[in-house]
Amino acid sequence: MYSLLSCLRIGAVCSLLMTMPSHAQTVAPPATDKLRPNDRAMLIVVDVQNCFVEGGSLPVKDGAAVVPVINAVSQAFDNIVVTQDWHTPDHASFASQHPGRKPFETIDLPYGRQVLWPDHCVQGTPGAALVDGLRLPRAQLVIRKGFHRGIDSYSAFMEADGRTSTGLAAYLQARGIDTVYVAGLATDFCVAWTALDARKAGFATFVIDDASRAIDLDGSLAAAWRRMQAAGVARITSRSIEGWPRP
Ligand code: VGL
Ligand code: ZN
Repeated sequence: MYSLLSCLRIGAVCSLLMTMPSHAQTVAPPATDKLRPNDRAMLIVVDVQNCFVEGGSLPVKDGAAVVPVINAVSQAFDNIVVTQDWHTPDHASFASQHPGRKPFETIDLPYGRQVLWPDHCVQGTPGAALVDGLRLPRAQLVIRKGFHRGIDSYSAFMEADGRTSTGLAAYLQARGIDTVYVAGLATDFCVAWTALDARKAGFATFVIDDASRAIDLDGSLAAAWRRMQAAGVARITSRSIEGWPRP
C-alpha cells in the first residue's frame, strides 16, 4: 500500500514537471486577445453594391462607410468571398410586381413572409455593381443570389424558401474552411441571414459590426442581433482582428 501511494505521488510530480515548458519565458508568445484569421477562415463581404449605398434605390443609412473598413480588414484574410444581390427585373421581392402594394409592406409568398422592396440590384445594371471604392483584388469567388424570379435570398447560403442552396456551404467545405467572418450590407438582412445560415452549416461565425450597416425596419436590427447571438454568432469589431488597425 505504502509503495503504491509513493509511486502515485512520484508519478504526479513527474507528470507535472513534464507539462512545464522548459523555456517558458522565451517560447511563449505574448498573450493577445486579438483574432488572427488563419487559412481556414473566410471573409464574406455581403452586397456592397451601388443600390445599397447613398444614391442607390434601396440605400442603407451610412452604407458607404463600410467600404474603407472592409478594404482594411480584408488585409488580414487569405480567403475572401464577395456576394451580390442579383435580381431579375420582375423579381417577386419588388413591390412593383404586386399591384396596390408599396415598398416595405409585407406579403405572404408560397415560402412565407416577404418584405416588399423598391426595385434594386437588377442583374447587369449599375445599381447591382460593386461599389467603386471596394478594393478586394484577392477575392476568390463572387456569389450571386436572389436570381430566381419567385424566391428572394438574403442569405449567401440558402434562398428564402429554405431549401434552394446557393452552393456556398459546399464550396467553403471543399476548400477546408471552418470559420467565416461576415461584413457588409445590410446587418439586419443579408448579413444576419448569411451569418445564421453559416452557423447552421457548422461554421464558427463572426459578424464584424463596424464593417456593416443596417436598414433597421421596425426593430429589425435588434431582432437580428438577438437571433444571431442565440445562434452563437460572435459580434466583433474590426479592432478585435490582429493587424487592424495596424500599429
Ligand atoms: C438586402 C433587402 C433586399 C440586403 C437585399 O442586402 O440586406 N436587403 N435585398
Ligand atoms: Zn434584394
